[in-house]
Amino acid sequence: MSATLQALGLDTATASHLQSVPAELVPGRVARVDKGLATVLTADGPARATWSGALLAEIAADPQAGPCTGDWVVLRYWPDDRITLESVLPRRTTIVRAEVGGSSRGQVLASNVDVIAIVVGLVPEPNISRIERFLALAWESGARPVVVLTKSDLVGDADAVAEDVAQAAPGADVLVCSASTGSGLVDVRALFDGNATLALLGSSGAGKSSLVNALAGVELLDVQDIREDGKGRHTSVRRELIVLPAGGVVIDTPGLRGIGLQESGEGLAAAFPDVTQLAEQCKFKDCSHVSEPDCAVRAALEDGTLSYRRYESWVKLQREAAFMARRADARLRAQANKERARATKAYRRDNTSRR
Ligand SMILES: Nc1nc2c(ncn2[C@@H]2O[C@H](COP(=O)(O)OP(=O)(O)O)[C@@H](O)[C@H]2O)c(=O)[nH]1
Ligand SMILES: [Mg+2]
Ligand SMILES: [Zn+2]
Repeated sequence: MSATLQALGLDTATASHLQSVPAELVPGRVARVDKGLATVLTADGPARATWSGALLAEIAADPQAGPCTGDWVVLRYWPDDRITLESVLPRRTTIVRAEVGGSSRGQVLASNVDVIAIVVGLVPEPNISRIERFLALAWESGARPVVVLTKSDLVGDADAVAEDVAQAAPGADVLVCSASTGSGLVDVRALFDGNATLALLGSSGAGKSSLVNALAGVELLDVQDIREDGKGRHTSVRRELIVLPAGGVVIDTPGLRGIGLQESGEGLAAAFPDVTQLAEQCKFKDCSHVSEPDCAVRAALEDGTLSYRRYESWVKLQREAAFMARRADARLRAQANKERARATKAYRRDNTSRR
């Protein structure tokens, strides 16, 4: 497989899928998608592709089949210079946003991500509940989450904060760095381990673009100017998938900002293994941890092994996941009703015509 595809983050599973692709099709990786048009990076440079008829039919049946940043795809070059995106190869991991207020089906924001870096500035003081929310989403994706605390040059006690954050992030590494001084960047670079793909998650102003620029060693992304009132100015993001000169791929999509939890709750359990384990020890399976006897969660709150802050964060996210699950159920029910109505109509039509 070509060295360029390796640089784009090619993994062995995708490489083997590509072996069975007809020779006239060109493989590539989606850098960004704008309304029916994808920018695809190939061994011969970037290409702009529209959807093939087959792909459009797939999307009609399942909107999540539509190409997203990070996808491995194959392109067809037509004699009249048109380029069509023929198909999307199987995704290893997906970051899905539950659409709040929109359709109940989640939107795939990015795919084939190995590591999700939750980027949090050390100034202002990190909001730990927000980090927990990001962690639940990250675990859900199948990618490995890490928390990257940046702007360490602005605080004196970065390591103490990192310890607090680590308490809220079981199973995830917590790194400390500064894009300004370069301190700690070695550890961030190690995340790419060859040509891994890393997605950045985090609030606006956290320091994501500055971090990418520091890793790249060049100004690839716009960094927010600070206005006189201290608020960041909104800057446009020109790129979404960035190939680092020293190896590794970074995905920084604006869509990753306003994220909601997906319905399964698996990510939540992975982000809160401590609370989940406690809840399993309660006497009653459906314990609400309020007034039941032999409640392991309340016991842990009382003896201080579980903090109230973390417990409340878990309760809140659980409520949210339960809401998403109910909404997904409602969607499935509505779909089943529609199918039943269609079948009934077809049955009546067939039986009337036979008479
Ligand atoms: N002192 C310091 N400032 C930083 C650092 N990283 C980012 N900033 C500043 O924080 C602001 C937001 O950074 P930016 O990279 O645009 O954040 P993004 O919205 O997450 O992409 C900008 O004013 C940066 O100059 C850092 O490591 N140290
Ligand atoms: Mg930015
Ligand atoms: Zn309980």
